[in-house]
Amino acid sequence: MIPVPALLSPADGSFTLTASSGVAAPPELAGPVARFVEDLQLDCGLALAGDSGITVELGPVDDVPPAAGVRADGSDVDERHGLEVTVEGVRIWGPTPEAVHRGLTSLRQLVSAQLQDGTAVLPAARIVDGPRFAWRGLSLDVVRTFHAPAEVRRIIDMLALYKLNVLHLHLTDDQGWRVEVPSRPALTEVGATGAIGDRPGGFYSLAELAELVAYAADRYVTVVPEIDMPGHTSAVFKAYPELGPSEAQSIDLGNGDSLHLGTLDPGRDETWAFVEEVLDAVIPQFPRSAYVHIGGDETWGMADEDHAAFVEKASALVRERGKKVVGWQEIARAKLDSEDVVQYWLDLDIDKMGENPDAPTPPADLLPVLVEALRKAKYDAPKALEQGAKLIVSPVTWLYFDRPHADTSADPEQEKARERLGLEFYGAASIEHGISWDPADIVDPDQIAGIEAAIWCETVTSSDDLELLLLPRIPGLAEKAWSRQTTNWPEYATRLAQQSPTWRNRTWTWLQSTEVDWK
Ligand code: TNX
Repeated sequence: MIPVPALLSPADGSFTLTASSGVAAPPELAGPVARFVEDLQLDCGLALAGDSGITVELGPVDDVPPAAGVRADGSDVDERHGLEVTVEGVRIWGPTPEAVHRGLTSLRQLVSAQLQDGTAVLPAARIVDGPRFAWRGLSLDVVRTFHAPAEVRRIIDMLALYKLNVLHLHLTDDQGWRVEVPSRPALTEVGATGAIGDRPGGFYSLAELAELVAYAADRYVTVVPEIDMPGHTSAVFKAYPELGPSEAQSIDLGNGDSLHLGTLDPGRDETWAFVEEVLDAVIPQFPRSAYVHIGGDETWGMADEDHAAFVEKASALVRERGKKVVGWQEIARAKLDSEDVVQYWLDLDIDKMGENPDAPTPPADLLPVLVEALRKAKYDAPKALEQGAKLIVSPVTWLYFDRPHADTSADPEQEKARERLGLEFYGAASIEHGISWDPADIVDPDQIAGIEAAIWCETVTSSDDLELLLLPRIPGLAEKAWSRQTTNWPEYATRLAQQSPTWRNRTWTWLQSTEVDWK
């Protein structure tokens, strides 16, 4: 199983599950059970047609500690659960439907790993499990390359299989605006048309977003929207030039991409009319999310006072609408509320570059604007913590899935794709690297809101590219976000290898690393 469970005690005997097995459940657990039956069939082909063998019920679990951090849905839903296999059958219990859903997710993995010729012999065991952190997510860039709803649903399925519970949608950036705002039609008619280079644009209609949010909620995944501001707003200026600087500037990065300067101006009334309209259109589409992500990152060339003024006012507008604020670490330079959540990403110490073999090594000719950004970034996390805010841990070194893969692929075609995927600047990272760290070494766990990886899509041109960077990294993310145990590579590699039949059945693309003995 991935993530590895908190407590697992093997027992004697086994129980055999076949298509004539089924799930006995009280009515309040019908939802998670229907989801389990459908997902199990997609994972491994086993279509349960009976009504017994697996029993699910509501009941307390307290032999493992509760999760630390905050939940993106703002609730205190308990995900701890038990799963027992005896010679009589399988029993799963937990205090909430979500807890039972997590237990059924474990069972999906156990059955898929054991299934042979329509029969799964499950060894008797007792598992008691629960997450280390309440917010476990992935930030998905749908701007640099637009990912259609069907592709996003595949990602939601991947997250759910590994008990991840947040999809953070990076909906806006310089290269495109990806969310319909009915009162501002040019945002989608003009702002959504591009992506990086000559890639096609696109956007989600309000109805499509509502469907995605419901699809995710059905899998106990909360979709958190990000509207990135006051920087990364070139698409806004393309649609509404009156909101932008008189002359938008950008620096060519020489790789088909550029660094965009120019930010929304907190001193102009039009800016705030715009921000309010966007929040009023977007917030109702995300009823499950207690948070709105306001971005706040990389405001190249903006004065610190203006950035702080912007963040404070935008945050107030979010709170007025009943939501809490999450932003990239730069928002810690403004006055925060202790309920705000700050996403820590820039863990590159400009003065110690090259000293840490795990960390990316940027080139010596780094643009001055980047050097300045790195110098300031050192103080962001301490400033957030001083203000009582918690951190979402997303360090580049461990959780930027747009780092190139260091593992080579056994498949020559895939090997070609691997060589062009990921930002060279960051240096390559292996799958083993991805599980060789502990969040507690980065921040005191009491100050952690959650764990989130980020996939930025500058080098991603298709859904195959996207999945190749995500898999097999997503299970590693889950292991760090859910489990308290230290993971050791050879043992983890065995569990990882068992995932591949499910990925094949799901038609998910994954890096067929030569370091893993795939099934
Ligand atoms: C930094 S991380 C960015 C993104 C880029 C990413 C590439 C962050 C808040 N901003 O705009 O896509 O690096 O890894």
